Order: sequence, then C-alpha cells, then structure tokens
Amino acid sequence: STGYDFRAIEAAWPSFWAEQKVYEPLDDGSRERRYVLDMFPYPSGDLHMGHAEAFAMGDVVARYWRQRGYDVLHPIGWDSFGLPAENAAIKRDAHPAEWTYANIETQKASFQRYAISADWSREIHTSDPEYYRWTQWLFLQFHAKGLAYRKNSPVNWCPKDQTVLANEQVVNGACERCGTPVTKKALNQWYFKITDYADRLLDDMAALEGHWPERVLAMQRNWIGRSEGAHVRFAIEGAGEDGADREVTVFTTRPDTLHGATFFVVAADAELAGEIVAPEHAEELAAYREQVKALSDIERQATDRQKTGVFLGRHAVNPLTGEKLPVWAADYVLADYGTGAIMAVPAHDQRDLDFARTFDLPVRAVLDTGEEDPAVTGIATTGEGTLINSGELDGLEKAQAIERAIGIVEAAGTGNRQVNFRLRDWLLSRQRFWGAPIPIVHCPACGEVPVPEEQLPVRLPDDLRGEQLAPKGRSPLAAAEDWVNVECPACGGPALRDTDTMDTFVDSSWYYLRFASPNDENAAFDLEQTRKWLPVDQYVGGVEHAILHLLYSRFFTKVLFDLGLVDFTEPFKALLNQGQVLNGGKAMSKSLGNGVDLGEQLDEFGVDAVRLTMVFASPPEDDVDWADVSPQGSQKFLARAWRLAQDVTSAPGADPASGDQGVRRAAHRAVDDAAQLLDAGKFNVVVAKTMELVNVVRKAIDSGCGPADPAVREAVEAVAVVLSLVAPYTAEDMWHTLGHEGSVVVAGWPEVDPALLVDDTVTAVVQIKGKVRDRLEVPADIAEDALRELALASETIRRQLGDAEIRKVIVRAPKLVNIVA
Ligand code: ANZ
Ligand code: ZN
Repeated sequence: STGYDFRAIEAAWPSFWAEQKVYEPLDDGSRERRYVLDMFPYPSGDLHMGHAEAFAMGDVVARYWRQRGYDVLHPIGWDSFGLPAENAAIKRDAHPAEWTYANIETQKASFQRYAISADWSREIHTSDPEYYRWTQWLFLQFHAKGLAYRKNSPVNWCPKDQTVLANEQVVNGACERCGTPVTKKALNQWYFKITDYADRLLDDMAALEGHWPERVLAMQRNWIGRSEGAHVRFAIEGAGEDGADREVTVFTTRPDTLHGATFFVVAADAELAGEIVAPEHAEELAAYREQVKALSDIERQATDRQKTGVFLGRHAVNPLTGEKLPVWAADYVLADYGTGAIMAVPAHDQRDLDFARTFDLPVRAVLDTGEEDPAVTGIATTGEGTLINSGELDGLEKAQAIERAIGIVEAAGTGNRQVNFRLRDWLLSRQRFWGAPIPIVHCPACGEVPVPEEQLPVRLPDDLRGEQLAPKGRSPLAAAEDWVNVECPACGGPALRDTDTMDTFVDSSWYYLRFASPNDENAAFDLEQTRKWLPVDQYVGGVEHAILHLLYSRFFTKVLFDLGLVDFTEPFKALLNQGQVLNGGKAMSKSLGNGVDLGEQLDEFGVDAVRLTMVFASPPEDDVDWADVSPQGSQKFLARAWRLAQDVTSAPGADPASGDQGVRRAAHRAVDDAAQLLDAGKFNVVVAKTMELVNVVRKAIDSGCGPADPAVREAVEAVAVVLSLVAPYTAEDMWHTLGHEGSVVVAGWPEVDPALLVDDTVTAVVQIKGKVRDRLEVPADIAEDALRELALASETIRRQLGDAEIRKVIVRAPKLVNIVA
C-alpha cells in the first residue's frame, strides 16, 4: 500500500460529503433533535488559529451527537455588519459590502477546507436585507411594547470611532474595539429597556448553573449587580425654589449606619449638583466639573486616587437625627448609579473615609465590630457587629438594624426599602453606516413614527462609499438626502428618517433563532421550527462574550417569550468557553510578532493533524500553546491509524465475537471510555485513548492474532468512528478502505458489549450432575442470574443435556454452576 497522503485524502472527500448531505439534519421527526452552535464569525479576514480552536471543539460535539443517532442542527452564518468593514471601505474608497462579502467568500472556503460539519444550506448574513428586515421588525416589536425608547443623556463616546458605546462596550474606561479612552457626551439616543428584565436575568441563571461556566455566571451576576437597601430622603436646606428646602433621595445598602452619616455627597456631573449649589459656590463647581469630564468611571472609582470634591454651600438634614450634614459634590459618586447622591458614613465606608480625611470631615463609628477605630487607622470597619451611638438602634446586630432602620424611615415617610441594579439600559443606536437602519421616521407633526411593517426593510443606500462614510460625529446616513427625506407614514407630510444604525449586538441577539427557518420570508423565525430545535443544546464561544452577547441574547429571548414569539426563556442550555491559542505562552499578536498563520499550518501538516492537535493539546476550555504542541506528532499518529485500515484483511461484516478477546476488550473499553469522556467534555483524553487503542491493534496485527482476525476489523472500525469526530478526512478514508460505501459521519457509534468491559474475568466451571462439562470466561462480579443464563445458553451444555429435564441449577457465582438434570 502507498503511504498516508493527507493532500490526496483532503481532495477525495468533500464532494462526497456534499452529495450525501451528511451535515444537514433529517428534520423528519424520526430522531431526537440536538442543536449545536458556534458563535458565528465576524468576516474580518481569513480564518485564524482562534477560529480553528473554537470550531474544532464545537465540531467534536456535533459529530459525536450525529454518531449517537441524534438529528443534529449545526448551522453557520456571518455576523457581517460592523465597523471594520466600514473602516476598510473608507480606506479603499469602496462600499462596506464589497469588503465584507469578499471576506466571507475567503473564510467560507477555509471553513469548508477545515471540514466543519456545518449545514451550509442554512447560511445567513446579518447584513443581508432579508435578515436585517427582521432585525428592524424585532426593533419595532420592542418599540411597540415600550422596550425601545429614546432619551437624552450623557453617553459613552469613542472619539476615535466617533460613535457612542454601550456600557458593556467600555472596558476599563476604554473603547472595547480600539482601546481609545472613552469620554462622555450628551446625546439623544435609542435604548432597549433591559433593566426591566434585571430580576429575571438573575433568577433564570439558576437553570444554567452547572451547564454554563461558573465564571460567566459570576460575571453576569456582577454586571447586573443587584443591591438590596433603602431610599432615604434628606431635605437640603434652602436649595429649593424661593429658598425652600429641597428633598434629595439617596440609595444606601446600609440604612443601619444612618447615625454615622457625617456629610452628604452628590455626583459632581449630575444635574442635581448644579441645581442645589449655593450661588457663591457655583463657579467653583463649574470649574470642578470641567476637571471631572475628562475622567472615566473606572478612574473616578479607583481607590488609590486622591479624593477630590467641592463644598456646595448647603446642608442636608438627616431624617433620623435631624443633624445637619455639609453637602459636597465629588467625582467618586457616579451620576448614573442609584440616585446620584449618597449619605457618607466614613467610619464604615472606605471611599467616604478617604474623602473625610482629605477634607477634614468628622468620622463617627456606629457599629462596634471589634476592629480598631477607623478615625485613627484610616481603615473603615466593614465587618459584622453591634450598633452603638445610634439611639434606638443601639445593641442591635447589623442585619436587624438594617431592618429596623428601614421600618423607621418607612413609618416616618422619609424612606422605603429599595432594590437597586448596576445594570443600565442598553444603548443601541450608533452613528455609523454599516448596520441595520433604525426603522423610525421623525415627523414634525406626528413625532416618532414606526416604519410600517410592509415597508421593511429600510434598506441602506448603496451609493455611499469611501470618504462619505468617514466618521463625522453624526451618522453618515444623514448626508444621504434622498434617503433621509421621506413622507411621514402617518400623515404623509415631509419627515426625516432616523439616521442611526443599530449596534451589531442587536443582530447577534436573535440569529440563533433564524437558523431554525433561515429562508422564511414571512417571519423572523417560525414558531414551529423554533419549538423543534431550540433552545440551543450546546453553545460554543469565547469568554469575551460573557456579558455582551450572552446577556443581550438572554434578554432578547425573554422579551420574545413575553411577546409570544418563542416558548422558552433561555436561549442556550449549555455553554462551552474554549481556550485561546497562544504562542510561547502569550496571545498571538502583530506587535509581539508571534502570530501563527493557520493556512500555513494546514498546508504543512494537513487539516486533520491541526484539528487533532487543537483537541489533543488540552481540555477544551484551557488555552493551547502552539509552541508546546506537535502537529507533526499528530500527523504521525493519523498515519499510523490510517495504516491499520490498509492492513485489515477480513471482510466487512465478519463476526467479531469469534475474534481475539484481548483486542475486542481493548476496543470496547476504548469506545466506552470515549463516550463517557465526550459526555464530560474531556475531548483531549478521548484522543489519548484512541492512541492507546491504535497501539494495541498495531501489535495484534504485527505479532498477535494478525490482520485477518475479525476483532481487528472491529477495533479499526471503532478507531475510524471515534477519529471521525476530530480527523474527518482520515476517518472517512479509513472507512472506505474498510469496504464501507456510506459516510463515516453517519456510521453510528459502535455498540459496546458490557461483558467486554470487565477486566477481571474468572473461569466458571459448568457441571452436569457434578461432572465438569464446560468452562466459561465470565466477569468476576457476574450476578447469579447472569451466570445461570450463560451456562444454560452454552452450546456444549445444551448438546450434553439433550432433552433431559432440568430439575435444579445450583449457582455459586462466579466460579461454579451445577446442573441437576
Ligand atoms: C451609606 C453607606 C454606609 C454605604 C456604609 C455603604 C457602606 P452597591 O453595593 O454597589 O450597591 N453609593 C450609592 N450610590 C452611589 C453612587 N451613585 N456612586 C457611588 N457610590 C454610591 O453600593 C451601594 C453603596 O454605595 C451605598 O450604600 C452608597 O454608600 C454607595 F457603611 O450608603 B452606602
Ligand atoms: Zn406625520
């Protein structure tokens, strides 16, 4: 036989797979359905090592479930709107679609070469009008429910990309995409009311526990940030109209510390600060606000920064004690959290203590925690303890005191119990071109008018290109006059289209639903089809989406559930975060010069060897360091496995039961282990087990039972099926070499004989009336019933017994059976 030639093998099978449509679900109800989904790619260039890793993992699951007999949906599509396309178009004087769809061609070819077992007949592109029509339609459903609304407020602004950003897109104070420090800008923007779903987003996580990585759940919980506490109202003396008092509410998680409040702080950038400042302090506040503007929220809250602030010339009256507290404006209090105002309790809050020490404000402990005096140490005491200096709260434990204090302010009408969330509404409008236009018309007479459903999609103009798309602080669409000026759908008068486009995270918040009925022209998705396929059984993607995409998708699903459009509330039952591919212990990057080109690896070692290396290197969720792995080694192993099939000489269908028991046992054990390891997500160990099996079979062929033994065939077939999850080309080639006509993709998982899994066997003696007539190899832990049955089923025994009547069978498992006939 000739040697293992991966290039020839890679050329041989793709057309066969396409003809057999092995990756398309049957969708006939004959099998239980499973849905495996990889987070769909952004077509930024060609496939890279990161894709290779992620998609190899998702493909193991899809291929495994197919072998197990499930009807598997494993679709793929493109997250094809977005900034990189627009920036490329500006640079090249092109339309973003040109760059996008050219990239898709390239990447698709690479995905197909990489043999991802995806159903390409369901391919979707979020930038196709057939898709974004439904993104717009969904926006309108949200709008009709009051879940999409516009408001003017300070928003995150990326000065480089010249567009607003959602809070989720600001990472450590910088633009998630380009790293430019984010500033604030007051703008009228569109929001989704995700805050209405904060409680459900939290509560429904219970069902994901154990199926999603714990750190992703923790990140979401933290992002949603539920805090229990109280609203307490303080009167700011003379800050109201005509010198009256003005009531200002604070949010506190520690109403028990009300007696310890020694000053009052409002966020410097909150409108409130400007409204309550005494006239003689207004100038100072204005100057301070200029200073604050330049800072990110992260900087503002950094604990190691010197505290800054200005006195506003006012006093707030503590509703519990009547005490007058000086009112300050500071940057460590954020305008858009809670009420933007706090009561400061320096003894028990470190930020307040730092501020008090900077400005020489009093510190009064109200909880005896046994720790040292914070006024002396500069360290706030935050532990458990007993209330002191707190009037009627004295002597209570912290938790009791919190309850009592809430009771007191509620009874006095100066406060109430309050749950607060860190989560903000999702800012979804973008001042960029390459996205789904917001389907709203602004009419001077009618106001905000939804574009009627039958007029969807609101298509992007196709004549804007190059420089015309350059960021100008307003949407490039505003310059397309023909496009902007429309008749009002309500009154027919002159009106203007909304010129913003939607955040591309809107597109990806529902794409997994579209795959169930990708070509539906009458609906975003077909309820019946989503019933059949969804929720997604296994979702695979990077941890960088722990909050953004995953939180938004969960929110969308809940809204769609409330709208009666789907009948489940969580989109992804299980989530796998694959690790990263590193090189030399570091993430691959241009600046480090440690990038590895996937195409070159595939050319040199072959697709299967690269895939096998990805899977073998580590558990799926761990990083792979390409400097530590050996695609050569993988290739050698694949050649070894492939040669086994070449060597087998028994015919297909030969009965393995008559073959070598040692080989059989090794094969059945390996298949059984593989199944358990796959179910547990330990794909790398499956490869290791397959390597062991290959060694056993090699030995058997060369110096054991030989290539004609049917147990050898059985074992090599098992190798092919297990390998088909990781190395589809090699496995398919082996399968056909072994004489099969169909595809190994749907060969079916080898059936495991439990009797062959037991390593410890003993020889049981079968006697008839005390005389030894047969010996059986049986598992050491065989049950009496099973041993009795085996003995009575033995050919030898049946022959000896003839038609003699069996009077009694005495069984002493595992060693003896005595038949009295
Ligand atoms: C008095 C107090 C005493 C507080 C004490 C804490 C400890 P979480 O848990 O994050 O919800 N706070 C409220 N609004 C704020 C804002 N806009 N910017 C900065 N800080 C703000 O935190 C709630 C606590 O953070 C609140 O409870 C408030 O300080 C502060 F011993 O009130 B606390
Ligand atoms: Zn109108």
